[in-house]
Amino acid sequence: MPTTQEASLKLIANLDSMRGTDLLVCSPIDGTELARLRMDSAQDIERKIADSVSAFEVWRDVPAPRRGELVRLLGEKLRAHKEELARLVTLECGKIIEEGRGEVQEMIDICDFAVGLSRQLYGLTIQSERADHVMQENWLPLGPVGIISAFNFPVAVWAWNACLALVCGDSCLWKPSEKTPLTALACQSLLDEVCRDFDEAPKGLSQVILGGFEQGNQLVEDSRVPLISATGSTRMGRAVGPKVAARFGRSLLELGGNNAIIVTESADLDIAIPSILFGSVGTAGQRCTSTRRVIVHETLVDEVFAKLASAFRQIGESKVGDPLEPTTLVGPLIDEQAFLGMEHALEAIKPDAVEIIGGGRTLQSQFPGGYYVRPALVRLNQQSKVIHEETFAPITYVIPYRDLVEAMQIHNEVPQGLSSAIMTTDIRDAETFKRYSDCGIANVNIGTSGAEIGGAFGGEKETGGGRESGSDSWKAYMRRQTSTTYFGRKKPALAQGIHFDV
Ligand code: UN1
Repeated sequence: MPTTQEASLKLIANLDSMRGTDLLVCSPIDGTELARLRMDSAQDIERKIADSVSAFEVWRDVPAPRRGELVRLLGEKLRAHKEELARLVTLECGKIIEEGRGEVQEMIDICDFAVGLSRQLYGLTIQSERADHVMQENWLPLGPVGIISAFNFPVAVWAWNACLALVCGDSCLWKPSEKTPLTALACQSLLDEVCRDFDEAPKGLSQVILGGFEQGNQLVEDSRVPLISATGSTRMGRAVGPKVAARFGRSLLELGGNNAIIVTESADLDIAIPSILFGSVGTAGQRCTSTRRVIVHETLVDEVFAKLASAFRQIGESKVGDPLEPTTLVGPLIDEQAFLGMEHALEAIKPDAVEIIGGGRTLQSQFPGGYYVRPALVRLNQQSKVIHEETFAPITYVIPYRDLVEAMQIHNEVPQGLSSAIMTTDIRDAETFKRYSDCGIANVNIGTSGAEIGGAFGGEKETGGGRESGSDSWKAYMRRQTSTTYFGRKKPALAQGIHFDV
């Protein structure tokens, strides 16, 4: 581990200048200290926001394809340092190295997407009702964008936001989770290197703010930051949303999920089971897209539960462990609090549970400072209120249903609306599901997690309504302007045929 740690921390060019006492960063792998950092003071943040405003004023006038070139170079940097950054992701947030690499790949993918986008920030021409008038819709840079990210995707979610914001002509201020500041500093160093050789990039184009709630709150409340893009719990979103709205700012919220997979009578279980497994136990159940609920047709529920139970047992016995080991499938939870949350959820469901497989802490003697758990599979006869809440841990509830109407009702009953999936070979069931799923993501024969960057990512209801990453999500990072031009020589006509003759 020391070699990995050293090589990965080398990515942070000026780490020594950021050392301090108030932010202790530990690896969830074994609890060892990775660094002690200094949190930003209110004055530091004030200065960073002012610098961000100045940077925006320069960057907005750089042609968008040139802005894209900067992002292209960032993508090249990420390709060159993929392995070290992936290892740092694993060290700091505990996801298995294969997923750490996947996360950096997701950054590279969004860089490529944003480069293409930098030549396609298309507006509209609109037909005017008046002669010799031209109507347009123009998209203009917005301003400094505040990015608040969570520990579980410590780098990819920043890249979704920053790459789009940068090609859109915005500057960025990033407040990463206080649990994963090192990966943020590493990304910042890589971007700094690219900016250093890029004449048009102003100082302060992208900056990191280190700290917790207080530091994030200062960003949220500052009206010089027109967009706050925040990823995290619904509780966090409930605090952020109204504060940004109160100052007429724009927020892009990507909050909790409570994602389900429906397994119909016609499902191909060779496709369904692996998808459920990855969605449930992948990233130790710490994705906002993780599969929490499996809603199975009553004729298949015994078979599906038995197959999942056997896989969960096997994973719990031999596949939980050091996330840097290539054979490990489930790394540690982020911290003790996450472990206690899992214990609490399993305790709360006990009275309703028909059967519980797995659960509980493991590998305590090998890693006394790490919180490793056996993934838990819980069989229920019906959905209970207890599972309306998201628990950020590998717990999967299996619930039977009789017909698709009932399945959809169970599916949509929870307050969150991020990701959903149906496993079926019946096109009618698939299309019905897509029409009635109340989530932002609705997949067929694909699990709930692991979305590609090309689609808009986000969800409805308590998930917050935001859309990030692909499709036309870039529009959140720009302001829309409607412009009407009259190029005639006669007295100008008024819209709606109004006469106003003096
Ligand atoms: C998150 O958990 O916040 O779709 C993001 C997925 C990943 C992103 C997850 N591409 O699972």
